[in-house]
Amino acid sequence: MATGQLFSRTTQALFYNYKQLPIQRMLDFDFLCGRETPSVAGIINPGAEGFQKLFFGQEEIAIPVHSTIEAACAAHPTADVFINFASFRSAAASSKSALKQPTIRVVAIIAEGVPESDTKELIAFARENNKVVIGPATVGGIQAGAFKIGDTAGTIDNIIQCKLYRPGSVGFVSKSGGMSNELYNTIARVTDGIYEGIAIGGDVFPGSTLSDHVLRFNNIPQVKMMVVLGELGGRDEYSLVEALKQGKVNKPVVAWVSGTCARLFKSEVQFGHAGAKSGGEMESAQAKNQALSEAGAVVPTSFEALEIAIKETFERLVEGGKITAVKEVTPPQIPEDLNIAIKSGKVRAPTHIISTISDDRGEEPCYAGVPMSSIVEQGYGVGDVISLLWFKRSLPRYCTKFIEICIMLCADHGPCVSGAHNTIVTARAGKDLVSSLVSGLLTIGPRFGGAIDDAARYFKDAYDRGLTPYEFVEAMKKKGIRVPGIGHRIKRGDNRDKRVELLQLFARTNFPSVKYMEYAVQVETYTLSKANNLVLNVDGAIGSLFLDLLAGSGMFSKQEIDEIVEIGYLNGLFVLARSIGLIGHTFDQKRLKQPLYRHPWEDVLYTK
Ligand code: Q5B
Repeated sequence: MATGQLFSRTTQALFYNYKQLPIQRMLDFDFLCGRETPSVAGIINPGAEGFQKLFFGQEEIAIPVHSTIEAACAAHPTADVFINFASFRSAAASSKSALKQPTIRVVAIIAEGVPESDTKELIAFARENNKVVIGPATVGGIQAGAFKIGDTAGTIDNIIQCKLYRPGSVGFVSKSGGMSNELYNTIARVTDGIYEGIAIGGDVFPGSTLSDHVLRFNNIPQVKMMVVLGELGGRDEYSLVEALKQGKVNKPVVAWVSGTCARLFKSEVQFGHAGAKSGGEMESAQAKNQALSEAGAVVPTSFEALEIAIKETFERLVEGGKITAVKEVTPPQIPEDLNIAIKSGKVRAPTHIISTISDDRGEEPCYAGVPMSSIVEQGYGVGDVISLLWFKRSLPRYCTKFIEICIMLCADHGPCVSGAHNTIVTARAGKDLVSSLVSGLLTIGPRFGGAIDDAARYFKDAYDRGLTPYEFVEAMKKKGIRVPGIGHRIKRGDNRDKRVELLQLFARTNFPSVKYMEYAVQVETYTLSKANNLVLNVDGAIGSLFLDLLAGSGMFSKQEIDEIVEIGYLNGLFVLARSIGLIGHTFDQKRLKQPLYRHPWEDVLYTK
C-alpha cells in the first residue's frame, strides 16, 4: 500500500455489533467493484458465536461471528480495519480494545455522543501507536472501487450514480456524512470521480482531522486534487490552513466551510453536529473560508459555486496533462432482494404456507379478524379465544361457557391416570417442563381421554341413521369395537362421574337441544345393563354434547359439522385441558424434589 493509503481492494474489516444492513451494503459494494474477497472478514457480536448468512453477489456466504474482539482478531489476522457500530455507551471501550490489538490499523466509530474525554483518550492512544481513528459520529468513508465503511454513500443506486465502483482522481474529506453523499454526486458530475472520501464526523474532537486526511491524500499518487468540506465551529480547518501555508500540500485543494448563514441569527446557534456551533469570530464559516483562501485553497463565494470551482480545478489538471482519462467499466448488476422486488411489484413468488386463523402483521395481532384489544376490552374468555382460533367464528356465550366448563372439568383427574403418571415419572427423571408435559400428552388416545372425536363420530352416525341403542352397541360388538365414550376404570353405574353430571346439567339448562346427548344416555342405559362399568364417560359426554352444540347453535352448516367431526377437533379440548394438570404435576414433583422413579419388582409379574 502506498504511503497515506488507508485501504485497498483486499482490505478486510471486522464489524463490531451485528447490523445486517450496513454489512450487506459493504458486501454489495464489494461485488459491484469486482472484489474477489468480501470486505467483512468477521463480525463481533458480544456474547454470541457462530456464523451469519449474507449475500456476496448472488451467492450466500457464512461470515464467522465472534464473541470477543480478541477472538476475532486472532481468527482474522489480516483484517486491519475495525468498524465499530457499538452504541455511544460502549463505543469508547470497544474502540480502545480494538486499538490495542496489534492487527488493527484503522478504527471507524459510528456512534454519536461518545464522551469527549473518552474520544481524547482514544486519539492520544491512536497517535502513540501510529493508528488511525475515523469518527466518532461518522458515516465512515470509502475508497472508490476498493473498500467501503458501513452505510457510506447510501444505496447501491447512489453508489452507481456517483461512479464509486471505480477510482477517480479526487480525494474528498468532509465533516458531515450527509453532505458527503451530496458531494460524491457533485464530484462525479464534474470530475472523473472520487478516489477516496472520508467523513471525519461532526464531534468537537474528531479522531482524525480534515488536514490529517488532506496530508494523507497528498501522498497518494492517484489523488490529483482534494475537495474539503468543513463547517463552522471549532478550529480544525486552521490546521489545514497551516499545512497549506507551510507548503505541505502540493496538490490543488478546493475548500468550502459551510454555515455562513449563522450570522443571520442573533444569538449563538448549534447546528446538527456537536461541533457545529457558531462560537467566536475565528470559528465562523466566513473567517475559516477567508483563511483557507488566503492560504492558497480554491474557495468559492458560496456553496452553490463549489461545483464550478471543483470543475474548473479538475479541468485545469486535465489540460495540464496531470490527469489521464479513467477507464470506464460497467459494474455488474446486484441481484435485487426478493422482498424488495416483491414490494415494488417486479416479481411474484408463491407462498409456502396458507393461514386463515390469525394475523400478527398489523398494529396488533388478530384472532380470526378480531383484534387483541377487542378481545381484552370486551371481556372475552378462553372459550371465545378457542371459538375464534379453532372454529373461526364468535360463538354464543352458552357455547363458549360450555367449552370453558369442559376445560375446567378435564384439567386434571389425579396422579394415577396414564397421562399424569407418565408426566410424574418423566419429571422425576429430571426432565424439563416440556418433556414432562409431552410425555403425559402422548398417552392421550383411544383409551385415555382421546375418545371424544370417535364418540362424536359413532354417536352421530348411529343417531343420524336412526339406529336403536341396542342395534348400535351390538353392531359395534360384532365389529369388535369398544363404544368410544363408554366405560371407565373406576366409575360405575352406582358411582357416576360427577363431571358427566355437571356437563349434562349445564347443557340441559342452556342448550336449545340435547338430542345427541340423550341418545348417548340411552346407549349408556343399555351398556349398563351388560356391565356396571360401562357408564357414559367424560369423553362420551363431551363428544355427544358437542354434537348438540354444533347442530343447535345455528352457527354451523351441515357440511361444516361433518368436517369438524371428520377432521377431529374435539380431542383438542382434552389435550388443552389436561395440559393444565400435567404442567401442575410437573411443578409438584419438582417442588417436592422427588427422586428418580423406579417401579417396584413386587408389582411386576415375571413369567416365561
Ligand atoms: N367394555 C375406558 O376399560 C376403558 C367397553 C366395553 C363395549 C366399551 C374402556 C374403553 C372406550 C374408550 C373411552 C375414555 C379402557 C375413558 C378417560 C379420561 C379419564 C380417565 C380416568 C380422566 C376402561 C371389561 C369388559 C370387557 C370389555 C367391555 C369395556 N369398555 N364394551 N364398549 N366401551 N372405553 N375412553 O375398565 O366381555 O369382559 O370381554 O376402552 O371411552 O380416559 O379417570 O381414568 O379424566 O383421566 O379396563 O376419565 O371402557 O374394562 O377393558 O377390562 O373391559 O367391558 O369388552 O368385556 P376397563 P376392560 P368382556 S375416560
